Amino acid sequence: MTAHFEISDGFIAEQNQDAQTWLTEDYEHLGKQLQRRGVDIESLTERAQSFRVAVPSWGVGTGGTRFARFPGAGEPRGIYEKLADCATINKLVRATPTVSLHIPWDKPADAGELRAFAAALGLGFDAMNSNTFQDQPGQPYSYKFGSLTHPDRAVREQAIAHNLECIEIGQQLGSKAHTVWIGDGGNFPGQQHFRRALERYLESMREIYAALPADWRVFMEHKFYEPAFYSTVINDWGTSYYCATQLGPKAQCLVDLGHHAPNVNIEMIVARLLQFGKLGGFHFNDSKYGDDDLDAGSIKPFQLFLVFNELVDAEINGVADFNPAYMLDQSHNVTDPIESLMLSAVELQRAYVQAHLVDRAALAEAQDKGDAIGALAALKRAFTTDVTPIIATARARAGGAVDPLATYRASGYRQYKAEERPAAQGISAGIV
Ligand SMILES: [Mn+2]
Repeated sequence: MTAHFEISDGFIAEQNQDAQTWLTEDYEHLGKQLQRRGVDIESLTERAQSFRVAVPSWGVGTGGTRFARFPGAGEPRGIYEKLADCATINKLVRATPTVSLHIPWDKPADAGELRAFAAALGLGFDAMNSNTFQDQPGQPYSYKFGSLTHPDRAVREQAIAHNLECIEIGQQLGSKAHTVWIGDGGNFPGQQHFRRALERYLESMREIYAALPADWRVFMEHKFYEPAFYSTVINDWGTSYYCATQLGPKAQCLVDLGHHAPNVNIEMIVARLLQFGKLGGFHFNDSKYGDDDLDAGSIKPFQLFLVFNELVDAEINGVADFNPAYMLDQSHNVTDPIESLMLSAVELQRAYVQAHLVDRAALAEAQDKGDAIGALAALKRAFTTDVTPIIATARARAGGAVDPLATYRASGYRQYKAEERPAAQGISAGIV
């Protein structure tokens, strides 16, 4: 195959022409509404244009559950095709110019070449992701009973070496952060000595931390259960925070929205980590029951807004070292991954813009007066404002699509890819 189908700028412009009539009308109307509230719509559009979230390399392939995976036609068969899909997403939404790479699923044969290929597509690399939660062909030791916390030093050393390799590859790709999530834990009471396992984690992480370049950060991702169903070593934000403080300033906590017990107040965890200077970043997704990895904003959009409310509040108030990395981490089992990732990026952007709409003076006054309803009303007023015209305008001004989903579908991209990419065996899309 020599020619690969791409959605051209001309096609996007053509599609935008049809949508421009309603967009101009709606943008003007919303601008007038916001003006009455003392808000300048243009400044919000600028905010929307500044929003960025990284796409996970594993997210553009069809995901699955532990029961099955149902591959879609035309899905990418390797990292180069995955990057092509990531570039397509960014071309339409103009908010996802970076990719978070998973090693070894998407380990490049030549990192320099991959970096150049990505750059030609307008893409860069966000945080690296290691994998010591499954065994790779030919590796000497198994992670069945743990990796960075395994009782056997040889297994720990193998897991540490893998993380160091991820950092090395990341340096060649221009990444500036490394994310560590381990599945280590126990399935039965008594299986693991809780304190010793955590000591071993810190000992291993110190070696990984020591290998970080000066301008890098390491993110520790916690998750309260699965694959370990009784106890998990890095199970909650408190444990993650303790480890981050033990390791040093380059170690921070990563919040995956699906990695909490049901009904946990995630926005409050976000506020705590912000206050303690340890909020490294996010894996955005949504969930109904557990680590469902559903599309961001699909189940609990108000929670997503409340998370961004904390982030924007910290940004506006100049909280020290505010620099969270935003990444999507989802499993697209029944949707076209490109459609899911585009709409998820848009949902994050929506929550971000809505959070900027919160009247913070009114909110603070209500808080000081003990006016619970007034405080809630200030938040709801922002959350119930339809900011679609703002986000659509932001995209269009950056050369993206007014309606990314409609434009994507009209382009026939997936059908072209189905022909270009006959199905291959063993696609490494995540069942994670
Ligand atoms: Mn995650």
